[in-house]
Amino acid sequence: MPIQLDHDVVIVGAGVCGIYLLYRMRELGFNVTVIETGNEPGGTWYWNRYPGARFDSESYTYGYSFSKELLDEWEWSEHFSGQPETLRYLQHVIDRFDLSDGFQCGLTVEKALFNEDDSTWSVTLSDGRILRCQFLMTAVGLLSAHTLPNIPGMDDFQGRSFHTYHWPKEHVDMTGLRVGIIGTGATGVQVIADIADKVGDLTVFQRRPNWCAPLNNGPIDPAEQASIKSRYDEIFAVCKSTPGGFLHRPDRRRYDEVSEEEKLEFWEELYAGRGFGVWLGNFRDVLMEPEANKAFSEFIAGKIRQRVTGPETAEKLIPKDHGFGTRRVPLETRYYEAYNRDNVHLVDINETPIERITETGIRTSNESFEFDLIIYATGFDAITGAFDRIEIVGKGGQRLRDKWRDGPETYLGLQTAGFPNLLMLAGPQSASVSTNFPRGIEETVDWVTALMRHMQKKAHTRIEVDKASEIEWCEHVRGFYEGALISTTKSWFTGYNSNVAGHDTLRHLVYFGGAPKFRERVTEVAANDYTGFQFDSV
Ligand code: NA7
Repeated sequence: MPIQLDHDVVIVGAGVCGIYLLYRMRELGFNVTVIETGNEPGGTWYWNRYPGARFDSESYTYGYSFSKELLDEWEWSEHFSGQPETLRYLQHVIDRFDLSDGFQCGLTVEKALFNEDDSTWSVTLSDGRILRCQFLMTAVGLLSAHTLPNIPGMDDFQGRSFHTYHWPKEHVDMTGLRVGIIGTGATGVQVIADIADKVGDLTVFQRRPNWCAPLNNGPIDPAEQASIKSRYDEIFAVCKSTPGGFLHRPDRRRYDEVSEEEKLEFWEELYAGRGFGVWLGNFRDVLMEPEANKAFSEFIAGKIRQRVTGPETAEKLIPKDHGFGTRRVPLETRYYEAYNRDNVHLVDINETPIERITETGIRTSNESFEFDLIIYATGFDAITGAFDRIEIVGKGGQRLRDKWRDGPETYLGLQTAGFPNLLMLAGPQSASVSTNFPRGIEETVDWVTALMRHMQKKAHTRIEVDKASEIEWCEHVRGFYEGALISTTKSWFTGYNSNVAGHDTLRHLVYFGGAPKFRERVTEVAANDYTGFQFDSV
């Protein structure tokens, strides 16, 4: 007797990716449900409600590109939209395309077990139900498994404390509060700059500073709005042609061929420009050649010294352990100026380590600080963390988290051997994880849609990647790390997280070949009858 399926497709995660995937899978006539831990869809933009949370991607390059009507009707108010507007946008997309009944929110996927007999998955939810489906598709996000530090006494603190990912839904009035914050990554930088003038007192506990650069945000005026709307085809065509899926294109001039004067003028322009230009529109050599990288790092260090009035504080804010752009560059709005305020204090925890969290605050090796609120901006178990938190069991009882103990192994970031019918959208080692996210995922969702259409046509019910293809892909991904300055620096890009056991070595999580190369490869795979995949009809 044929097995009764609850759904053809179960999607895990209702963020930017899961929403679009639901839309496409429904178009194919599949019975689909999306399981989401949050109480509403929105993913990253549902959870990250901390003050200052906003895009570093130009808003008009972040929205979906698949519907002209949607592009025509939606108006972004700022060049880099804030979290509330982005969440409203995603809600609008859900309403506009009648998707709201496709989500089951407030539920977590705890386990997924592959059934070898009929190539289906049994998906256990936090309410105890088990859903049987043919295809399990993950849209779990890159930065959705938050990590707290392991500091003694964290439960002792009597004031309020939370990780930025779990910022409360209701307004947190910080007027007059004594606030401590740990973490100065892209999140910490946004929070610090935003709350410095709203709190009573702010103490920043910094382990490693980052090279930050101005976001240069601003409202979109009506003339710009009209221009953006008339240029969407061009905007998306540029994004498609650049390695990062942004409007910013690396400058191909050789760094050492450009005169000092011209170089400085160019860098000043980048620094005054919007968004990631300073990182992704710079000379290519800045991210490849130590000498060019050093020169640009010095340029940025000069900017920090200009903007921070206290020379000692400025020096503490200048990274010494890595060059510009070898970790994710936080974009900021008056971040450095926050340190010129009398109520903002910087504690370098390399000099005076945190010893413990106390009932009333934080104790370092030479001082006890009293706080009303402690903010943990301590980041994520990036890219693989969300997978590791689900017990995913494939063929022969193999657990995905065991298979990936020393780092992920995938084919195209889409599948992993031994886990048939599990499709990872924006999986580790895909290009989506290193590009302007929606640009990458839209293409991947479309690619998977075509794959599913192919399987429907051929009446295939099973897809699996062969081991040899996986090995070849992993080698290919590793190749991009060789010689790249980015691979020499510890960050979530390179798989490091000091708060997660075993994540203290380099892991090849990210495809660094750029979106165009990735696209070329997956297009070729599809054109050759999906080389590397094996199909079956069970
Ligand atoms: P990040 O970029 O991983 O930053 C986390 C920050 O927290 C970083 O400054 C860490 O210092 C610090 N951290 C982490 N653990 C500790 C402990 N145990 N003690 C002290 N300091 C600690 O995460 P974000 O949330 O800022 O950004 C993630 C991405 O979200 C971002 O790149 C954007 O793409 C959006 P470290 O540098 O490791 O010394």
